[in-house]
Amino acid sequence: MMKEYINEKIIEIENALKLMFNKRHGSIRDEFNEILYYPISAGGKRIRPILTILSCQLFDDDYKNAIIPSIALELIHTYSLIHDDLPAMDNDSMRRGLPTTHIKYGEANAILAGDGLLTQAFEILSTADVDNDILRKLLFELSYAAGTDGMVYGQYIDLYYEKKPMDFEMLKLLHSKKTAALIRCACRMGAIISKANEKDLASITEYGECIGLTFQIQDDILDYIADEKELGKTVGKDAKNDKLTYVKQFGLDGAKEQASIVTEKAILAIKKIETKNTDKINILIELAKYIIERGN
Ligand code: GRG
Repeated sequence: MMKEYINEKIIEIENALKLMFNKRHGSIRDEFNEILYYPISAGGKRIRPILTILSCQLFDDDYKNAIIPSIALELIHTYSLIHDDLPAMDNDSMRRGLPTTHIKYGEANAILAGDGLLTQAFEILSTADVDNDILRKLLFELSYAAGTDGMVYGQYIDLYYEKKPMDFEMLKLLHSKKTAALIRCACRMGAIISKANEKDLASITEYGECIGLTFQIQDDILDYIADEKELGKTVGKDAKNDKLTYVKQFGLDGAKEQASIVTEKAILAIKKIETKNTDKINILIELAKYIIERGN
C-alpha cells in the first residue's frame, strides 16, 4: 500500500517541481534556473513532501493545498544539501548520485543556488491556497524548523564539534535540530493545513520527532555499512573523522536496536491519532518502518 501511495505522490511532487523550474524567464536568468534545478532534478526520496501530504490527508482527503508547502520544504532541504556539501562545510563531491552543485557549477554558483532555493521556498509558500491564519502558522513552522533554532543551529553544532569531543546528550540535540527539525515540520505543516486539533498535532509532532531521529540513526548506520554507489554519496566519513554517531556510541547492533525502539515510539504516537482515515495511519506506520530498513 505504501509503495503505490508514494509512487503516486512522487509523480505529483516531481510535476509541481518541474512546472516551477520549467518557467522561462529569458536571458541569463534561464541559465541560473538550470543551476537551481540541477540538484532538485537529481532526485531524492522526497520523504519530507510526502510526509506533509500524508499528514494533511490524515484529517482531510483533499490535500491539493498541501502541495505548495510540501515543495517549499523540499526546496529548503535541497538548499541545505547544497550548502552542506560545500568545501567550507562537509566538502563532498557526490550527492543524489551526481556531482555536487559546486563541483558541477563552481562554488560561488552553488552558494547562490542554495540562497536562491531557500528564498524561493518562502516565495512559493506565500502563494499557498490556505487561509491567512494558516499561512502565518506555516511561515512560522518552516522558518523555525529551517533556521537558527532548527536546522541551521544543528549544522552549527555539527561544525562546532568537528574537532572537539561531543557527549551523547549533545548528539541527540544535534540530530533533533539538524535532521529531525525539517521532518517534524513536514508532519506539522500537513496537520496544520488540515486543521488538526492540538492533541492530534502533538501526536504527529512526536511521530515526526521520532522518525527524524531514526532517519539520522539509519544515516549513521548506512555511513558505516553502505555501498557508495547504492547510497549516491560518499560513505565512511564519520569513522574517518572520528565523529560520535549512534554506531560509535552503541555499536552496529546497538544502533539498530535504538532505531527499533524509537520507531516503536513513533508508531505508538501515530496510533493515538483519532481519524477515520486509518489507511493513512497505516502508511505512516509503514513509512516509519521503511526509514530504518532503507538502503539509501
Ligand atoms: C547547510 C544549513 C545547512 C544545513 C545542512 C541537511 C544537512 C544540514 C546536512 C546534510 C548531512 C546529513 C547527512 C544530514 C542528515 C540526514 C539527511 C538530512 C540526509 C539527507 O536526506 P535524504 O536522505 O536525502 O532525505 P534525499 O537526497 O533522499 O532527499
